[in-house]
Amino acid sequence: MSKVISVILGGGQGSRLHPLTATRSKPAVPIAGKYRLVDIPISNCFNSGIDRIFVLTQFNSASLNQHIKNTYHFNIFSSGFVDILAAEQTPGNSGWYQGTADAVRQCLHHIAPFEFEYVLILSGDQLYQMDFNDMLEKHTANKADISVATIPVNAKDASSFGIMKIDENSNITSFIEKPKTGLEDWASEVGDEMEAQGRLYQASMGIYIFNKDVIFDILTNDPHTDFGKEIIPEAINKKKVVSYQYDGYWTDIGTIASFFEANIGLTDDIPSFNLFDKKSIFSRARMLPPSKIMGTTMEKTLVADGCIIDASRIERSVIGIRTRIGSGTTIESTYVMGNDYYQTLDQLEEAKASSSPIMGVGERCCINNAILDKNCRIGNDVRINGGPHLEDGDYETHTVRDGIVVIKKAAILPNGTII
Ligand code: ADQ
Ligand code: ADP
Repeated sequence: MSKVISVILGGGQGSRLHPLTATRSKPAVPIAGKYRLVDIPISNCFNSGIDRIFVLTQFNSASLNQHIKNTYHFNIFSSGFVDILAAEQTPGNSGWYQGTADAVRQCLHHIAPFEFEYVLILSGDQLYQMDFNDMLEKHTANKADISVATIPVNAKDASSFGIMKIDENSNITSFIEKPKTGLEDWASEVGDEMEAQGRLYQASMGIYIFNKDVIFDILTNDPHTDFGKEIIPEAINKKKVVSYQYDGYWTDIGTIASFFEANIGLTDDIPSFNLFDKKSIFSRARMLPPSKIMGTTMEKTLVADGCIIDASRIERSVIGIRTRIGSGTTIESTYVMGNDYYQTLDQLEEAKASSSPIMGVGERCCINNAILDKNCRIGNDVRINGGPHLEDGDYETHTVRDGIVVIKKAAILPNGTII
């Protein structure tokens, strides 16, 4: 794995995750109460022995920098690093990355000085645990120029992915990006279990291994800007492009609905994504105190460190770091991201005296089907009732997407607010 450099595509504007990406870049969005999205691909790299990682992002926001700087330390004997490369203006180009391939192209001059044989390209918005050693072994055994990780999906999902056909030697023989029509022609033969689930379409996971000379050749000679739309479909006619079949859990978390499902799914009896695994998900070591819980009935709930919880009942929810929840409150199917810092006792007293909400969730609230971004102040007697009855919309303190109410970062909901 010392032969591999990894490049994580940290995202364009992240507009599908708005408002979570209003003030931070997509890789910095908090997930599972204590991690950031970028921790997932980075941890998969570390767990596969890859420790030279570039994260490409358009929006080099303070919180991503801070997270990477505070989290990924390497000792002086290590050649490892996690570096952020933000789109930059140079004499040769005008600025923004024009697409995924263009982002990698613009960063090739940063990567070129290193010693490596393969470039592993990953997405920054996916939840999965994969051993890239296995993918690389198959890549070299197949004598491939490019490998594309592949997973079977059903017809409903197929139009959101690159769909391909594969021959008996794993060669990709045709590839179409996000087919909108004529999907029937793209069905493949799959095993019985996949067939029973209707997962007949071989989808690209947006995870690629390129040989070094191949990626330099393609990105310097082919002006196209996107891997899925142009580079991969064209490469299959000129290079040996093979599929790496993956059969574990994998989900794309690029939208509010999929982000919500991925978080709430962690509360299942046996979640598809296993946080309780020998292979850690790395994140910032924050030295927070244990969480304190007073008389709360909890059902299928994850509680991160440093919380003070006085609620009546919490069900199927994820409660992030430093969250405070007042007495008499019930929370269901909700992801509370938590707080970046604690208020002092004086500040809490002051807030109480002026009846202004403190950071966290107040007393006697009723919240369901919601995401509360960091540092929110939800007053007493607030009702947030998300669900399909709500229309999509964007308001001062919150956004509704697919019935999920997303309370914006640091929003203040006065006592008695009803959504
Ligand atoms: P999408 O995920 O729709 O499809 P895209 O939006 O291009 O493709 O994003 C891929 C990754 O790159 C995401 O993590 C995204 O945030 C990031 N990204 C996008 N534009 C970027 C830019 N300008 N700079 C830096 N990062 C950027 C792709 C493939 C499909 C495949 C799916 C699997 O094109 O073939 O099926 O991934 O999710
Ligand atoms: P996010 O990615 O959630 O938007 P931020 O960019 O706000 O995060 O950065 C979070 C970090 O900033 C926290 O680790 C915390 O230490 C620090 N921080 C933010 N606001 C404050 C504050 N008012 N007081 C002290 N620390 C703060």
